[in-house]
Amino acid sequence: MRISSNFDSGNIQVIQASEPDNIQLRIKPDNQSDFYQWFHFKLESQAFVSHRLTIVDLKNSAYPDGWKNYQAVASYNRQEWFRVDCEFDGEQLVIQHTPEFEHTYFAYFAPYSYERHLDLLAWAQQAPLCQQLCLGETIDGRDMSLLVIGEPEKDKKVIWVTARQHPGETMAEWLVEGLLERLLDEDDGLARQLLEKAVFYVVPNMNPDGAVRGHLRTNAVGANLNREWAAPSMERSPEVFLVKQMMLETGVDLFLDVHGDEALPYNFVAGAEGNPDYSPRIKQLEDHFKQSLMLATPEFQDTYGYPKDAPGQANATVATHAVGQTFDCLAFTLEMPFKDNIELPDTAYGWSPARCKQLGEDVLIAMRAVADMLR
Ligand code: GEM
Ligand code: ZN
Repeated sequence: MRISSNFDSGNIQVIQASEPDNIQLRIKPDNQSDFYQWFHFKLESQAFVSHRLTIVDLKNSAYPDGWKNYQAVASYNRQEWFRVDCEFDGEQLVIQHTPEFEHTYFAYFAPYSYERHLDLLAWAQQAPLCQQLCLGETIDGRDMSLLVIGEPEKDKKVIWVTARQHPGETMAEWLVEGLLERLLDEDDGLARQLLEKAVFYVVPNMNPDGAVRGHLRTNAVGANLNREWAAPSMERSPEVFLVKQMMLETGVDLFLDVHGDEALPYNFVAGAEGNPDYSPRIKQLEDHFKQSLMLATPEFQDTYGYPKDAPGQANATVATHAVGQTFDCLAFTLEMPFKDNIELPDTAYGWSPARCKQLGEDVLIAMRAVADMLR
């Protein structure tokens, strides 16, 4: 029997793996950081034998509540990621599984590989209306890639979408894949009308280094990018520095920063109500966007989410707050669950890449609903 993780986004530490019914594992923290929660590893063992895999020390993980009623995902073919039986006792997560094949992958959520990321960029740039730009390099020397969709024109609105500031939140890049597939579909009337009204700037992966390294939350040097927007630097957070620099060139009328949430079993958004210059205009835009998205899909709701920030109390280092304040624009953090949408549960797959992609398509409906109101 053998446990391995030396691959794209792999993360596990083996404590012991000699008996199928007593495999002991630990998650490695993000580099130069205390955050840990993302895991991704392969079990090589006998098929049709019951295995008990225990991930220990989760009391001090980034989001301990994320393990309550959580089910890990597993895959034999690295395409289909199904949920497996798990129990959490407050300290340890026990995965109980009888593999059907000798090699089984386990992960915190369906991985989105760096190769798939490069394939997405390469596929998108072939669309007539899409241009791929490299804004600069990350700390590990990877491209900070931006997709520009539509022809920038004076009267067009400017819509920015960023995803995976937190690299373990792979659902964010799955959503962007679905959003791009619809936006670049030349036979889709909504996409065509939206691109007459707006130009899109899309960053499918804000944190490629953290993604490959198997991090939950930080970049290569331990920076939580969603706390770097007040004063980014090329030394610590080039990913944010380069994107913010480009935003200052293009302006922003609508900003969507896509994330995943470890504990809340819902899709929801967090706005900029705590910003110093938050206004009735922005609130009206927020409400219209949310109402439109709730009409577009029952997967989205506005009852459960993060506590509202008190007036003037927004954390200015957070992307949504910094961009909303700087550009006086509609700005949302969009959250999807690592677990499932408890209002529409899928016992086999939970929240999944397919549902992420569908939500990415549905988000365009809400964007169209507010496009003419953005300024
Ligand atoms: C969250 S967003 C920050 C909190 N925002 C509000 N409005 N309470 C983060 O960065 O901690 C997003 C995430 O991590 O998924
Ligand atoms: Zn996040």
